[in-house]
Amino acid sequence: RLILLLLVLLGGVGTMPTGWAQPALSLIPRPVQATTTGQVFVLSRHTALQVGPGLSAEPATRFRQYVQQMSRVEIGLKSTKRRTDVLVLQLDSTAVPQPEGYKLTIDSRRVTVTGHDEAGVFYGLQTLSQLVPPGKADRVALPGCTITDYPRFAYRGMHLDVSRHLFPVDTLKKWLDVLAFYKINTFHWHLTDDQGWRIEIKKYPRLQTVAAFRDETLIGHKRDLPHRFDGQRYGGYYSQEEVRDLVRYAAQRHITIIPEIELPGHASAALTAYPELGCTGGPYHTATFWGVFDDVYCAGNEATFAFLTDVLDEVAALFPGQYLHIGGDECPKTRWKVCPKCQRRIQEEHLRDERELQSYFVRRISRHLATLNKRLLGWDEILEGGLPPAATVMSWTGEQGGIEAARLGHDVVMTPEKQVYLDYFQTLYPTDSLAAGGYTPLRRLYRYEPVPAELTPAQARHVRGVQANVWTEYMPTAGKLEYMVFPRLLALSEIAWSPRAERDYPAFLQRVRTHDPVLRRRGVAPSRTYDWVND
Ligand code: TNX
Repeated sequence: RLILLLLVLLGGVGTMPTGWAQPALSLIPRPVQATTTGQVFVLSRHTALQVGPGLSAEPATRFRQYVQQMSRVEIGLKSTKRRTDVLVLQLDSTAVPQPEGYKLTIDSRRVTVTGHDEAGVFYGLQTLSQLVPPGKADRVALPGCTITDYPRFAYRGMHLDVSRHLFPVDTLKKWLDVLAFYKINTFHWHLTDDQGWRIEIKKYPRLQTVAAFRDETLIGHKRDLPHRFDGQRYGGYYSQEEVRDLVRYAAQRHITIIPEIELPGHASAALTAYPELGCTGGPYHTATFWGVFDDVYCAGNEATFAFLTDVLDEVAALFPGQYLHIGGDECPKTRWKVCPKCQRRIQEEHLRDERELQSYFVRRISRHLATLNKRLLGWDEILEGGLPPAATVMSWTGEQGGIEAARLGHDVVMTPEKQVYLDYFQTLYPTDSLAAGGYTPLRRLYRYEPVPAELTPAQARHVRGVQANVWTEYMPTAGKLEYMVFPRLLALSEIAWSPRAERDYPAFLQRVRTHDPVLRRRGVAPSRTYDWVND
């Protein structure tokens, strides 16, 4: 008996050595409501994790791994006599009425995460994870608190272009882990573009053997970039098996992956593999430099639609989410203007001009998506010449496209380049690493308000959320990608999740600093450009 008692005391269950200050809450995104109580819960091997009915044990197991990775503490999975301190996960949709919402309470003996749904429990665990400081300890002190939290927007997105540069599946998995940590729930995967086709399509093998690789005959072109002068074969693609694996991995983290298949423009890679899909018949070249290219899918050619519907069939089968993104941006009409087939199509369909031909193109694709039970998502240029019904618009050239679409009663996702492009410079230093031409420092992202003031409340409800985009022209490595994306992603997280009224940049920046070592422990190297003086 005495020995048992001693063991319990030595185990330090529920008590903290005096002098341990209560750690502060340094959460990103900032929760809707949080109060600290002054109590402390000690997370140790004596803590027992209890998973309530209706919940899978997997998130709990992953939380346990996370704690181990951050500290050294191995929390227990079962209650025992010695494990009287518990961490309880439970579902209760009435206690937290908002989807994806949760309540987190921490007192000296008990941590409770109550989720509206599984996503809510998951997000409660992400918040709890953020309370675990990086270090090496046998015990971790969690601050006593009561948190009520739920998202402002249902769509909280992050985009990544894997055409201009390609990243290994493991890098993408690490990336998804971090997105989830910041409560981002959508990953927009830009899979095709002029510089490479990155998804396996079984029916069209030349997409793998030809379109997936840059055309070496172009290397040395005057607009090519220095790092591409190495004359090496650059390219690759994700197999359908890898895609399925990634989709599953994302789903476990409550992230939906939206694939993007670009049309009618940004199609050089596909045309190189299948030149009969272009207006001139080629030859075409998978690009080795950046920009907008005149050769696009021929809108007068039935083969184009047969190809694209086949491709979309395979893609739709791989991604369970409701949306397919069909691009639609930056499609020059140069070829269509002089292509006899396109001109004939314009006449036959009683269209006015090439802009309406683009609209016809997108409408045909949208009808096909409807047969697959998918919703169409496209860049704001799909407004040109008339939007197909039920299309959702991603407003990137500014906010105007989003405003217009919302007024027409369409859903929109706001991604205006001047505010949320993560390929743009984050500093004005001439010595900063090369980036695309714009300037979106951390504070500009943080101050971006996704709901345009011009909208009425009813129109504003069409703003489903906000997304940041990462185009990888100037990001040949995962390291460069991380430098550009972090910590700006943390600002996106907060504008997508937290209540608008709570924005406070200096306070946010303080929290960002505390997240720097956390990210580094996770193998992500954020930039610290926010500390560069006079920028
Ligand atoms: C415009 S944003 C593009 C991309 C480029 C990006 C560079 C969008 C829909 N299209 O093709 O990579 O600018 O910032």
